[in-house]
Amino acid sequence: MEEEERQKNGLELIASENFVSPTIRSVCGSVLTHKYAEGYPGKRYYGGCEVVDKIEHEVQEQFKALFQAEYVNVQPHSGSSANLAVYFASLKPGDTILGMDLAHGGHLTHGSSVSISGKWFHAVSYTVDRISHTIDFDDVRAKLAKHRPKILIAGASSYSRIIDFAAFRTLADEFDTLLLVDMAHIAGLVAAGLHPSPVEHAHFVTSTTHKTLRGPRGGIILMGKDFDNPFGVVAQKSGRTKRMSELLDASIIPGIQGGPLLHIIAAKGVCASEAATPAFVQYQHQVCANAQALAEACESKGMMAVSGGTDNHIVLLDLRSQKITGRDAERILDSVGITVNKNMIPYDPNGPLTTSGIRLGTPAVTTRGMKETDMHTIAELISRTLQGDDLDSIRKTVREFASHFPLFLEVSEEVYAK
Ligand code: DSN
Repeated sequence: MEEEERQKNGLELIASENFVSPTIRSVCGSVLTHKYAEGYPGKRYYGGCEVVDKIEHEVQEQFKALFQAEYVNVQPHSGSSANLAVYFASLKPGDTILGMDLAHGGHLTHGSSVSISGKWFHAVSYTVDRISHTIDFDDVRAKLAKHRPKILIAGASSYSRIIDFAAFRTLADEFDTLLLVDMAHIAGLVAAGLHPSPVEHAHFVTSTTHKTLRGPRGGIILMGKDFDNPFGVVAQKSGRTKRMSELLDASIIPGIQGGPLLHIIAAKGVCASEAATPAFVQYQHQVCANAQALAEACESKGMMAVSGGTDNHIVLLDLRSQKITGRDAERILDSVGITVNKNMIPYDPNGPLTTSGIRLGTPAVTTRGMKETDMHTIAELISRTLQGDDLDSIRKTVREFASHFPLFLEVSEEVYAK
């Protein structure tokens, strides 16, 4: 298949992509795709749901155990649907939401003007510090004081540092607002204990399952602690008297979705079981070690990492010193088989279609079995490409280099422990 060849022959550095296990792929393509099951286990609108009821219930329990959550909804088709469901359950049109500025690392669904989150709600945003490029909690506090949002959103799509969820919760409490954490990018690190978990701090946690978590393409919603009390803080702040779990379930179906994707839900269960293994923890350690090695190697070649490095799987490169825009860098790297995405850097002088940076990520190449020394090779190939070296020769080198690494290395503790 043409796309499979592209994936095998190239170097996948898009930070939100990964390669799933053969088991997950086969469950995604299983007979479960044939079944309609609108509703939830034990409460469906269709007959013949006795098997899928068992599956969905089991997957719910797996995610609760993985993230120490008390509530989970495994039906969101994507992270965007998961976020929308939280808004639908807890906000009214016109309410104010406060999220991280998209240009500073946030996400479209956290209040961007082109997203329903920015069109239906009064969205305001906080920024990163001009010098450190880390979250500016003074700005978060100032925006909370000024705008008094109904929901504060933490979580990012191009932020390479640890996020202090406890500090977000302290501010949320001080300004009497709900806290939503979108951990889509870092969910795998959280599952492996390499990033502090938001579940004990946030009223709502959303995630995708296909990024660092290395599952099928999809979303989940979680709640921890005792946030599900109909007379508790979450219900009061959102002006509701039902249990929040009921509101969230109803927000997904019939609120914004119809039939659940049972083949994907079952594959999410495989993902949760893989993520609970020691091999997965080793994998995440390697993801972070590779990102640090990649950042250092890029910096040694003059390509500076925003915030000076990384704590997670992301390296955001500021290419201004290379005299090339993010857009042009993405194109030329694509031409040699290195896949990245152009990305705004904080306070970017260029707009979102041009950008001054590119975002790199190590989840996919680490799944292929690459280690720190391979990150040095990749940085060298990126640097040569951006310097305008012989592109045909680089393309051949990329292909030859990639051929040493199968798309999905069967996970075993030995592989990542080496
Ligand atoms: N598109 C995803 C990313 O690349 O980060 C976020 O939804």
